[in-house]
Amino acid sequence: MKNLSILVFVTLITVSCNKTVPPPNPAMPVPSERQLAWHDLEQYAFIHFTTNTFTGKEWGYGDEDPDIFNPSELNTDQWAQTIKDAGLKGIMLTCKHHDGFCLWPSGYTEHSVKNSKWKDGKGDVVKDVRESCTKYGLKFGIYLSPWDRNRSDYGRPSYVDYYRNQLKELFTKYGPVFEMWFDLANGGDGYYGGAREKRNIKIPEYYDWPATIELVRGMEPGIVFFSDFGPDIRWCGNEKGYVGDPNWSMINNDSIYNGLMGKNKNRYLNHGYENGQQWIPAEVDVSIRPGWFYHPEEDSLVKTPEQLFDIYLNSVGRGANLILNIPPDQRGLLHENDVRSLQGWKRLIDEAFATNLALGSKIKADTYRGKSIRFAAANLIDRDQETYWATDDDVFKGGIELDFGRSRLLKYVLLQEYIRLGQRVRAFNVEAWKDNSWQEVARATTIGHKRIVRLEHPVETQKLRINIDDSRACPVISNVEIY
Ligand code: FUL
Repeated sequence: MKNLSILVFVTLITVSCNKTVPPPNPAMPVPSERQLAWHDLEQYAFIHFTTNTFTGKEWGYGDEDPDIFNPSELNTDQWAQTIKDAGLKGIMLTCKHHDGFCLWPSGYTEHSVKNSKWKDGKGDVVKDVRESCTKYGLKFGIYLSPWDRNRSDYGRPSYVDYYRNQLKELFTKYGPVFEMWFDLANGGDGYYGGAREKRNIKIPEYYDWPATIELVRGMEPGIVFFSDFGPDIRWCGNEKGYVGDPNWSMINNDSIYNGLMGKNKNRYLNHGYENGQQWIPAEVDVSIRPGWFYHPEEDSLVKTPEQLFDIYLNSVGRGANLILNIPPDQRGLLHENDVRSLQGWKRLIDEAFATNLALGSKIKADTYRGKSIRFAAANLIDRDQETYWATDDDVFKGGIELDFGRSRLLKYVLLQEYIRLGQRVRAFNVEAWKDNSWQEVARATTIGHKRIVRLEHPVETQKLRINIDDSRACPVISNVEIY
């Protein structure tokens, strides 16, 4: 009898240990593999460079003489080195801006570097940037403006063929390419081969984007496309350097595409939409200077390291990616002031996020999925992005507690959702153990790929709680860092 009860007991233990608790179902929509790879990049550089750099314009009219493009000391290694040192992961180059001037010797137009004074027409900026990216381990991205104020046939079907031929040229000669920018800006007027008139086209019918996207994906399957409304990455609705709070990585892109959003469009893009049917995360595009192109009179207006740090918190720190524009000057170099600001910014980031106090802490959660260690709080500090803390399906709230062993000064709380299973959290707060009670020190909304909360006042405490207050589905969090 005794033996039998031991056997039953052992069997019960074995069965309960082996009981596999299933992972949460995805909360749709979820990102594609190429979007996940994009999320991990977090930040990269934008380079605006063309005849505008020499004329002082922001939007060239299209009648510029190619000869004026003549950088005296162009050095794309200096760009790449500076960008790499700043912690940026790639370069998006304006291969052609709205003025139509091509930074590579395209076989389809005379309006390019091949007819400029620079290197007697033998130069190729796209090739140089591509090679510097490879040398410094940076990703390379292509901006090819659809609006072309130089082309005589802009507005007619043959221009769309021209645009696609140039894409073929770029993608076969200068790949691999991680992201492509479709900039939908269009002011109507232009040189247009001498016509000097206003040409309004019907966006999106004129460009027939689905066919163009298919063409490019055929050449570069892993690429993500940016435009105001996707298909892969959306605009954040402003050029000031912040995404909204909350920031959902989802939208309904048909409502924007069809113009249904009207004047609410920018706000919609800034926040995303909790009930959006497509995963289309935001990219925050902002320039280190007032303009997108270099203008000497803006040398004293370069954003400070502190301003860049705020931009970082309001973009990457809110689950978006940051594309920071650093325009080369007329020498073809990133200006000393810009380089200094970038170095200062990198120092601020390195200092703020130097020691992750969560790593040495004792961590526990007041609830976890099926009481299975597979979903326990320890996964939040195991440096493995593929493991996570999750609750049972019907539990939409939950607290995590960290004990640092002794009192520490805390300034930042960093959280990451396991977005492979969708974006879930709507609201959370942070409490510190002070004077024998829990006291709220911060309150925030969404998390997504990454959320960095700067505590309004740095707090001295031994214990911290993060309470998920509200979620679309059971919370699934992969990482917690405390600084
Ligand atoms: C806008 C353009 O019109 C600006 O010139 C710049 O390139 C910016 C990034 O996108 O739509």
